[in-house]
Amino acid sequence: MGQGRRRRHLRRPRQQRHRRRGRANSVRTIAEGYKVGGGWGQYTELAGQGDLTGDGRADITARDKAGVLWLYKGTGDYKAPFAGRTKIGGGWNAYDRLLSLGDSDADGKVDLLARKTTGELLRYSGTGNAARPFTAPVQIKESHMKEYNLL
Ligand SMILES: [Ca+2]
Repeated sequence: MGQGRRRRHLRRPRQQRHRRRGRANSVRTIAEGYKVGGGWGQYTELAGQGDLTGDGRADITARDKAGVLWLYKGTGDYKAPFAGRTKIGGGWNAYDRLLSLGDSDADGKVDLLARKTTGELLRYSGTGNAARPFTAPVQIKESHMKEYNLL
C-alpha cells in the first residue's frame, strides 16, 4: 500500500466513520415471520439446504407420517416460496433424522443425510434433477451415530 492510498483512507468523511461505529453497536432484531401456507403439520421431518433441482432456487424435502418423502421446488418468490409437491419415494420412515448440510460429497450438488434408527448415517447424493433428486444411498458412518440426540 502506497502513501497516497493510506491518506485517502484516513481522509474518509467524519459522517461515514460515525455510521460504521453505529452499526457495530446497534441491536439487530429478527424480522417477523411470513406465513407461507398451512398443512405442514402432516410432515414429521423437513430438510433442505440449497438447490436440489438444478434451477438455482432453494428447495426442501418433507417426509410425511407414512414415510413418503416429497420435494417442494423453490419458486424464488418469498410470498409463495414453494411450488406444489412431487413424490420422491417411500420408505423414509427407516430414518429418525433427515439432514441437509449442503454439498457433503463435494460434487457441487446439494445432498441429504439420513440417520437410521439403528444409528447408521447414509448420504443421498444430489443429482440436480427434479425428477430424481438423489442417487441411491451410501453409508458414510457406522452405527455409533445413534448416540447423538442432535444432528
Ligand atoms: Ca453433492
